[in-house]
Amino acid sequence: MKNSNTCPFGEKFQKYWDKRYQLFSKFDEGIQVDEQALFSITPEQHAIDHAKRLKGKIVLDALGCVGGNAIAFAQYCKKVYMIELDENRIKMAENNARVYGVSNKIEFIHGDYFDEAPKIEADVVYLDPPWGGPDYIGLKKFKLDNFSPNGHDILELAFKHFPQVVMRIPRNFDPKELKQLKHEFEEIDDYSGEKLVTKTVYFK
Ligand code: MGP
Repeated sequence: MKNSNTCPFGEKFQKYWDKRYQLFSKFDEGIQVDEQALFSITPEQHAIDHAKRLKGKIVLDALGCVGGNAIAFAQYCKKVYMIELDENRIKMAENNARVYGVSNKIEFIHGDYFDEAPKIEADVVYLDPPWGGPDYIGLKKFKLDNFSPNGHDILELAFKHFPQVVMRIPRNFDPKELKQLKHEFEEIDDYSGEKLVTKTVYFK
């Protein structure tokens, strides 16, 4: 992408553009993102931290976007499947995996999570669904219903088909909802310096 300090997607997204090297340290080596990817990508260090926790496993990155998590999983895990609905984003993910030299570890699947995930055999499914954009933080308590697709539906399928389920959630997520799911879980806080950025939930 053009190497400019001005965000190509407009002023609203400038704060995310300013952090682009935290998203992809190789950003200037040919990384491609669109506007939605820019504000949703897992910062690279967090993606690596979670990939290390899943070291050696077969991982499905079920809502893969432009590949940030899949690229990190590819560096530590046995094999990675990545599903993405949007055709442009999956092409960007394939390109981004080439930039990181990990294309051979990732099988890219263009399609819908609800159709494609049940066909895949993996040790763990990683879920990082869209939150409705940067205005998510205006919600007092983010709920499973606020994910798109609905978080209840995403999790129902995940619990049915995969031995382990991991989900990235916003920092304003309602903690009561997780307890109501009746699955034990461990919650990891994803910090950048002193700042809590997101949380990641490991269901048991
Ligand atoms: P943020 O709160 O929008 O930004 O997103 P930030 O930099 O914490 O804002 P600040 O003004 O408080 O400093 C925090 C992180 O959440 C981002 O880095 C993304 O990784 C993730 N994220 C944000 N949004 C809006 C989404 C989303 O819609 N979907 C997903 N999956 N992740 C998101």
